[in-house]
Amino acid sequence: MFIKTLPGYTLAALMLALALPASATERYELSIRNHRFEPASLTVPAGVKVKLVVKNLDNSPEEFESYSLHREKLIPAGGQITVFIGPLDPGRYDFFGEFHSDTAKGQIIAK
Ligand SMILES: [Cu+2]
Repeated sequence: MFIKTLPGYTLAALMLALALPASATERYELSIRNHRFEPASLTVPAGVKVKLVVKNLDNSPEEFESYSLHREKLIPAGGQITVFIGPLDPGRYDFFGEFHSDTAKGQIIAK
């Protein structure tokens, strides 16, 4: 019913807007091995949305956490998660593994 009331060009613009974010998102990957992030420092472009895949190669769960990125997500042992971040202002964004915060530390640099 909502769709029927939309003129054709509005519908086309809406479909384009829905299709764009996925194709415009850049994908980056982090691994956790021996309770450390690899790489510990990841550089991403500022001003765009970024898809971050975090793979936990350890046989214990970890939690990806970042105060500056406002993200907190559990990663099962041997599992992976996807978090979308940004668009970020240029700068440094620290993250850590909450269950092994003494060793699992890293940063995202947005340039
Ligand atoms: Cu937490």
